[in-house]
Amino acid sequence: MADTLLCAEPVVGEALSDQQIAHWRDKGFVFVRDLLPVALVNELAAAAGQHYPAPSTPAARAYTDFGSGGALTFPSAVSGLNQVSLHPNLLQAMAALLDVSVAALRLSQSDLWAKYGRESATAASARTDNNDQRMHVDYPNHTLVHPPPWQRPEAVEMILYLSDAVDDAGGTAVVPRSGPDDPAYRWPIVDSPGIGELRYINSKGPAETYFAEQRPHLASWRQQLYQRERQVTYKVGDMLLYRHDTWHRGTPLAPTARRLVHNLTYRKAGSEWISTLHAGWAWQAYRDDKMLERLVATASVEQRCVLGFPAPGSDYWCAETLAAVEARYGMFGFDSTPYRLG
Ligand SMILES: O=C(O)CCC(=O)C(=O)O
Ligand SMILES: [Fe+2]
Repeated sequence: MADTLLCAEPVVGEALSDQQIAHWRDKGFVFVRDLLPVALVNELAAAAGQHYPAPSTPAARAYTDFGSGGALTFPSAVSGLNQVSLHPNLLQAMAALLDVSVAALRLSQSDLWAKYGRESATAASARTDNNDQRMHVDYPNHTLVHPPPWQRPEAVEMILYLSDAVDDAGGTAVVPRSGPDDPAYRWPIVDSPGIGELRYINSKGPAETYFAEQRPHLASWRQQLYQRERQVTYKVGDMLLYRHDTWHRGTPLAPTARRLVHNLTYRKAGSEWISTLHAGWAWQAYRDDKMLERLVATASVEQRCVLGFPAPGSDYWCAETLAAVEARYGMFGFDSTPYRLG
């Protein structure tokens, strides 16, 4: 395994280099660090560490599936989670990868969760068990359609690691794409448990046994995906940027480890077939702390766009809506000037 491990490459000057952008576009991923301020990452890692049970405790054993179950999603009472989701450096990087403006991005996933190592690989329910994942692509439960041809990506997915790897284990494994004729990326991308009529099985062993029964002629084709996988070894603040059509999987952690990660996805504004994976942002209104209202009022125009708030120049804006939106948010610092100029 050691010779296949990938380490994060530094980002210089808070922006992805042309080479890093090209790596994401050609290979389907780039693994970087230093894009976000260290203090913000550490603040979020500490808050997440408080939220999730310590490893090797009975409470930790309940965590055998993906995600926070809504407990730590955007917008959150954990302000670091919101700040990371809308951080200008991050938005700029996403826009560069998709070759659009920041205002043309939409946030569609922001979920911070914990994965725990365990002594035995055997799972309570092999079907959904997340310990040693089958090789997969993420599009089936993110979009209603299929990603477009490779040169027209519509979304960037990201895993921000908020723990250091223990014994180099537990990093996400990816299959780097090697050009337009790469057999691993044969078109369409449908040869995986969960797609079409194939049942969804998360865990590698049972998933591949099932796949080999259903598609015996493709079983060895799937094995080559595992043979070609490269696994990241991660430190706090490292981030894996990948795509809905990148082959990848989660791998088992060291038995006593707890891995905290923040998964985010940004899509192009026009790609409405990509679902937002959480309750609507507005669903967090009405809280006594007015967290959502303050967030909207103090965000930049670009950050608001990423949440779907009408841009300057939108048909939405007229004298009446300007006055009404000010009446809702003005006391929290909302300034309607940019929308008047549009
Ligand atoms: O946990 C990981 O490293 C990857 C998770 C993943 O790919 C997924 O659940 O879709
Ligand atoms: Fe995935």
